[in-house]
Amino acid sequence: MSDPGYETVASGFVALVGRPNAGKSTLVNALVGTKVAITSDTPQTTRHRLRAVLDRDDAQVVLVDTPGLHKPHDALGEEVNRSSVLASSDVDVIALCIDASAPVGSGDRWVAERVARGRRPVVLVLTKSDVVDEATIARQLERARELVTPVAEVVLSAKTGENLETFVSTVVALLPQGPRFFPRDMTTDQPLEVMLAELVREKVLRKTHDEVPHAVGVLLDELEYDESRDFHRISATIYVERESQKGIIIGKGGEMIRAIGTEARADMERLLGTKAHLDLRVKVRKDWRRDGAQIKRFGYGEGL
Ligand SMILES: Nc1nc2c(ncn2[C@@H]2O[C@H](COP(=O)(O)OP(=O)(O)OP(=O)(O)O)[C@@H](O)[C@H]2O)c(=O)[nH]1
Ligand SMILES: [Mg+2]
Repeated sequence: MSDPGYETVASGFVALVGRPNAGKSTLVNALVGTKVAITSDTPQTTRHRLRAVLDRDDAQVVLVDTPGLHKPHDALGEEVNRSSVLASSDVDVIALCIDASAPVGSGDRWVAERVARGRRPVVLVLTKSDVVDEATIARQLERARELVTPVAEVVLSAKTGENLETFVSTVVALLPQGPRFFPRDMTTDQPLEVMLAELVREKVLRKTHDEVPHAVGVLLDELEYDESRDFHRISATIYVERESQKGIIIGKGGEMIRAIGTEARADMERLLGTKAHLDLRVKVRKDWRRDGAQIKRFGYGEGL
């Protein structure tokens, strides 16, 4: 009998690359069927490369979610961009994600130029097909083709599930045969601590506006499992750059931080499969986004 560990299947890495807000992380979550990446309508949500495993009997696709590529304005942006370029440099296929609902422009061109340097087969993915009509799709595809020469095109919606299956079969056909890279039941390579801290940051991104979301970093301080009562005790600190931002995160009478905590805890309980108690603190760490050492401590960019 053959050893299942060395069974040969279509196996490899597929990086999802694109402008911030293109829908990369939402697509990764939809493909693996569980929430591994945080998402929000604030551009530059994702700050580190993460892998998610899509395992089938005939294939293992390792999806590499990357931070949206953009023109950086601070050290954090530079570090995050670098990690994105690095993450897409050593993969079998690049899925270039372009938002069907946003005009194809210089931001996409900038990404496409970097993608072309990777010399990997590019699958053009037009995301969010559920929010546009056929004519818009045709126009967006035409513009996208001016930027990139793809080996295949898929128009899909992570929200409705349209063409997700087509996307998977398209990339599977482009992968080499080989052993699986990860255990079949593994969903992501992110440490639990990172996922929990990210859930807190997601709620901040979804609830605050203007300069606040970008100034926020979250670190997990404590993760403890109480076996007798089957629940997790978690504490985390939300860092901001200024006192005024701290005020916004806490909110009137603590309203905002309570709402952030309630929503983050619900997601954490789903992830952990137990009840959880979550303690949140807010601290000011001046100009942390300009300080390489601080950025690394948060694990953003290439992390520790
Ligand atoms: N209607 C619709 N909205 C979508 C779809 N996919 C993503 N979105 C929305 O688009 C926004 C951005 O999604 P993300 O997945 O966070 O985008 P991203 O490309 O990972 O962004 P960065 O991490 O900033 O690079 C969110 O508000 C999503 O809910 C889709 O298929 N349909
Ligand atoms: Mg993302």
